[in-house]
Amino acid sequence: MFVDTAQVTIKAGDGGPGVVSFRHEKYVDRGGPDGGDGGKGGDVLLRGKDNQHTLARFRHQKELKADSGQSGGKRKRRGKSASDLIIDVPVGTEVLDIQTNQLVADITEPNQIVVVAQGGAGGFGNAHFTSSTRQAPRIAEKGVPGEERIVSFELKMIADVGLVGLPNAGKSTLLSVVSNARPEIANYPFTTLQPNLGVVDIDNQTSLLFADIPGLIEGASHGKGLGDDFLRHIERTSVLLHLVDAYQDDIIAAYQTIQTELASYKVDLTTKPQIVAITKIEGLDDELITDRKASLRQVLPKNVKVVAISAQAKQGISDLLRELTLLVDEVKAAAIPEELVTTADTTPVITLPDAEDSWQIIQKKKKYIVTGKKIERFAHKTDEASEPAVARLRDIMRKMGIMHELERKGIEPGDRIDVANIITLEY
Ligand SMILES: Nc1nc2c(ncn2[C@@H]2O[C@H](COP(=O)(O)OP(=O)(O)OP(=O)(O)O)[C@@H](O)[C@H]2O)c(=O)[nH]1
Ligand SMILES: [Mg+2]
Repeated sequence: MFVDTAQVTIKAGDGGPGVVSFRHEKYVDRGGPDGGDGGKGGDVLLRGKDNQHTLARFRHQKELKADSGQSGGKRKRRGKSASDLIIDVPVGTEVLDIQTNQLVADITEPNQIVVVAQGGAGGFGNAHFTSSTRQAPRIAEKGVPGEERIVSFELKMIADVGLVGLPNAGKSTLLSVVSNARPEIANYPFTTLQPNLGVVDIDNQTSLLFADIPGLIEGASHGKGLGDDFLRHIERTSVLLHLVDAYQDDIIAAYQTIQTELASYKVDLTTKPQIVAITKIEGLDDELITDRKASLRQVLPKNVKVVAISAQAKQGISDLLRELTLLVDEVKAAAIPEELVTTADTTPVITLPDAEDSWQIIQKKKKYIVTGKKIERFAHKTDEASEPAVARLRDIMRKMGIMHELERKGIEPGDRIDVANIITLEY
């Protein structure tokens, strides 16, 4: 079965904790602090692969988790950082954060690598905390947790050629004749329920990827038949191959029905370069075929080619493949990188990143909730059970001006300061 969506949990590795340790040397009474830092947690990365065409494996592999960094050691030994987790996904995979609905990654090239969750930094060991006033610090940081998110993968097959047409037009039969694919074929509508992909070898160097999708009927854009949702698989193909059964009573109406549905899809697919193939012609005489072609030409834009084929008798196939190769090459050569395309209604939206140091306070009676990127990072690093660590967090809050603002808001001894649900302190 062709699987084209999957939901997975992505978890980068946590940073390893720093440690509290003091030198023990034979002739030194009180050795200085020598606790090492924790190692960094592993990132989770996705890498594009062009020989993969399915997300099927993510039905079993629902969690992608990188290892955590190791804790620091004595003698300033730094904990080992965890290695990154690299996951291969098919080219054409889009990654959406389920909670924010934001695009996290769009894998469009082979070997393109995108970090989808960042490993946490390791905590500092106590060797970091010596100062003139603090000679024997008993303080070490915890590691920062690795990023975690639930994402959906959506594979948009980036085929070169998308096959469209009414049910029974002969789409799957053509695919089975020109490619390595073995789709189901039958003499009834809606044989194809899932998209099929096939690689069509043109010559030693060239191949075209074909996508065969279920047939469309009138009203598909309103959900009739199998609907038009699967058109997303051909949204990005270079060209469309529109198949029309030669035995249709009204060949023009058959053609136009499909065009109407392609136009009603969420992006107008009729703007995509197209070739029209009249199918099943092996039993027809030349005159009739010419006649069929001529009637279609009346409604086709000048630059749209019409060919006549029989997949069964393998007639007209090499002509068709030649025309398709030429057109695909042309489209690919003309393709402008997406970032250069701007239209009047795509006003760029610029989102300013959260200022690193900024913070907010929300007061709920005797409780003050403090949030902010930097302060939250420090909160994560603070071991609640360690008095010096908590004292340091208070110190940082003072330096960042948070304490001052709490006092201005009227905080009283005994009130609670909750840093983003990570740690709670008493004022
Ligand atoms: N005579 C003849 N019949 C053909 C030819 N190509 C396909 N057919 C027949 O047409 C019928 C439909 O073929 P399919 O390839 O399943 O059609 P489809 O367009 O994929 O149909 P859906 O998947 O239902 O949308 C089958 O019975 C095929 O054997 C051909 O070149 N000549
Ligand atoms: Mg089919």
